[in-house]
This record gives sequence, structure tokens and C-alpha cells, in this order.
Amino acid sequence: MRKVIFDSDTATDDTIALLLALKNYEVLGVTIVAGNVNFEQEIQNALFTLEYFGYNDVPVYPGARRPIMGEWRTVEEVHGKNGMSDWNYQTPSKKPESEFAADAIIRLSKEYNGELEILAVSPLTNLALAYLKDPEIVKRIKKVWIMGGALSRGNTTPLGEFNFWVDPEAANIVLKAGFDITVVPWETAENAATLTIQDWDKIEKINTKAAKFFVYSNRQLLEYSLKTGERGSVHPDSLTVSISIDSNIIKKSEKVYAEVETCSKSRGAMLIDWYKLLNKKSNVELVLEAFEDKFKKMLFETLSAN
Ligand SMILES: [Ca+2]
Repeated sequence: MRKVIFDSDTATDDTIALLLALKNYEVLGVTIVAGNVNFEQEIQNALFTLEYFGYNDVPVYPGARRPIMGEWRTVEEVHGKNGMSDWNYQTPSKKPESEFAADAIIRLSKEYNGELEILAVSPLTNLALAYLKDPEIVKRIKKVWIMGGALSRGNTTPLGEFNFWVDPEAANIVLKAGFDITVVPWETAENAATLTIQDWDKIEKINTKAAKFFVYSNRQLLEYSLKTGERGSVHPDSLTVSISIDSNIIKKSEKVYAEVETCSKSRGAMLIDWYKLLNKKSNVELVLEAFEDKFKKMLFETLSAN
């Protein structure tokens, strides 16, 4: 079984992405990073998700409680006050580990040298800190799957997608570090990973433990997404994990050189050198289009099986 670390600012879609990972990988740990909502709440959401699905042995490592440079804002309007659409779930009995996330990443990259993959569906602070402490991790980590960046339609600022916008310095450090990286940007998820009202009706009818979890934890995301003009709830983290599981979900991708802007109004924007004007080696595989039907099939099967 493939070995992964799930790097998470655990709220709504993160939890479904985590479920996909738990069903398909050996998850060596969940590392928590500042992002969607209050940091302590993100830890609780991860602990609860693991406990709910019976993965009590998967450790949760708290990581960076703030971005490297920037001031960010949490987005309770997207995910609900507790990040779980205000689902008043039972307090988990599971506790987080004392080891710092970046140290856990470094340690596990040594224990699983050449095997470990990172599912980075959140701001990249933890991975950047791990790299800064031990740049050799680039050689030991097999693959980094990143949800982040917008091609042009920023969802947090006109150019900035949330994960890259929260910590653009970290995103830049990670993109330039030399990892084998696949990036799933915002628009790819908007186009292929939007769950419409019809999809929600289907999920409600599935009525498994997992389907109920989905509905309770993602309601606020649906409400918010519809208000912003989406066709339904958008699930970029889940799409990213599903692509890591089955690369046939990728419809179109391109190897490009990309970095992240850190200045003023373009802070958090992904700068993509489409025409190789900078003469730099490509550093990411950018997923431009994904198969909506294949993604949804995997998601519905996962929600049906539990
Ligand atoms: Ca996330």
C-alpha cells in the first residue's frame, strides 16, 4: 500500500479528502496547518474524522499555527464556525501527538525513504518548514500532490486561491524545492469537482455512515458555494486526492515552470511560465482539466461503501 502524509487545515472538504486517503493508502499521519479555521478546531476536526471512521491509530501532528510571513484570515463563512458546517459532533477522545508536524514529516521521510507521498491540500507551511530544516527531504519524498493556486480566477483575492494566498512564501519555497509535484488548481476543481444539488440528493439517499458524515460536515460549503455563483459545493481537496489515487482522472495536464507571487495585490497568485520565457526547467505538472464523471464515481463509491 502506498504511504502518505495528509497535510490538512481540516474543515469540510478536507475531511472527505481524508476519507478518500484513508480508504486507499496507509496514512502515516495527519499534519495540521493554519488555514481554514481556528487552529485548535482544525486539530479537533481531524481527530473527530479519524475517530468517526475508525482510524484511531492514525496520529495527528499539530504544525504551523501561522503562515511564515503573512497575516491571513480564516474563512468560517465558507466552512462554518467550527469548520464542519457547525455540525455539533461529539468531542473526540483521541488526542494529538506532541511531535511537531514538520519534524514528523522529516522523520517519516527517513523511515519510508523513497516511498512517502505528501497529500498537501492546504497551505504549504508545514512542508516548507520541513524542507528548510532538512533540504534532503526532497530526495526522500517520492511525490507531492498539491491543491493550490488559481489559473486566473482567484477565490480569495482577484488573483489568489486560498491555500497559496495564506502562505505564498511557503508555496514558493515548496514549488522551487525540487520535489516531484502535481498541482491541482482551483478552476480544475470548479469544473470537475462541483457537487450539484442533484449530486447532494443522491448522496443523501446513500444514507451510509460516510454519506451522513458528508452531508453534516459539508452543508455550509454548499450554501456558501451557491451564494458565490457556483453550481454546487466545490471539492478541490477531494479532487486532488482522487487524482493521486487514479491518474486517469486527469484529462489534460501540462508540465510548466510555476512560482508564487508574494507582492501586494497579486500576493498568492500562481505565476505560470506557459511559453517558457524564463528558460527554466518545469517544476510542476499542472492539472488543467479532470474527468468529472470519474471523480464523482470514485467519491460516490467511497461514500456508499461505509
Ligand atoms: Ca484544505
